[in-house]
Amino acid sequence: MIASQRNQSGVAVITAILVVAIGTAIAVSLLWESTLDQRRTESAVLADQGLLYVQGAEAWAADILRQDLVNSPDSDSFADIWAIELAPLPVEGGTIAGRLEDLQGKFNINNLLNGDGSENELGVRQFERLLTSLDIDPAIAGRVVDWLDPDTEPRFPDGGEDPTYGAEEIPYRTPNVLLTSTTELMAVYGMEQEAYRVLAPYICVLPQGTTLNVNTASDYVLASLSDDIDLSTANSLIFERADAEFLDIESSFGGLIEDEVFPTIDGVSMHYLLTATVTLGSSQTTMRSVLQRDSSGITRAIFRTLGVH
Ligand SMILES: [Ca+2]
Ligand SMILES: [Ca+2]
Repeated sequence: MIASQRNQSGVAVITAILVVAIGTAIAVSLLWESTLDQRRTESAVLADQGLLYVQGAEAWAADILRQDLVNSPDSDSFADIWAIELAPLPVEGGTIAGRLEDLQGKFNINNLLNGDGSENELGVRQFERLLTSLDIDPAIAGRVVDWLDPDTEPRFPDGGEDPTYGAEEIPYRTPNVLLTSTTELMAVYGMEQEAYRVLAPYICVLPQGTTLNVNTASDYVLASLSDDIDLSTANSLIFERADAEFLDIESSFGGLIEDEVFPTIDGVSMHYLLTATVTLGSSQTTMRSVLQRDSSGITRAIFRTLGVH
């Protein structure tokens, strides 16, 4: 009788311990879940807020570009208001920073083709020169032509259509359309990651037929215009424009570039890259927008990438 009572109280104690343990586990789990929920909500709110701020930065950039067209309609250079980099501005709960960069001071990869999809020989020669001066295999230019052009006939001598990529460990095909991002070049046969890193600052992807803005082009890009412009000549040209614009492009480049190159260069730009970064608490939102400004000063975004950390 006494033994059985002892057994029963032993079971009661174990049951009580078990109930407390389960109760504690549930409580801890509930607390954990609710903390997670709170963090999730907080992150979502901050990301939404960040998105609104970067959209605001786009409107701000459009305003600057419109004002710049009033200030200096005939030239776009580093002396313009769009070229001024602003220190991060405080906003409620964080900071916002933005900068504009002239994309037409870089080589437009989509200019390797003419509007009808045929090869633009002038563009290919310029890209080959750019690659060579950066110590990258110039044969890549021909492979990029095949990568973009609508046909599936390998270009001669340098080219690469589907069979070139079908032999890879993970086979893939050529897209045969214009690029929307320079990063796509990393998939082109022979383009090493390190070579891409070296090339990236000098190239852009814009609609076909854009002119090169010589007021913002770097030495390597200016040197790509002609065999007669080496890096030291290019740097003399940059010294001549002196952080502003060439006073007379025709005379500065006369004798240096072939006649057929003149229609492909200019002193103005319609395309800018806005990089806007918003930091709110532990959340960071970065937006890159390719902005196109028309002749009336109206700006629209033609391409956007968004990153949230
Ligand atoms: Ca301007
Ligand atoms: Ca092709």
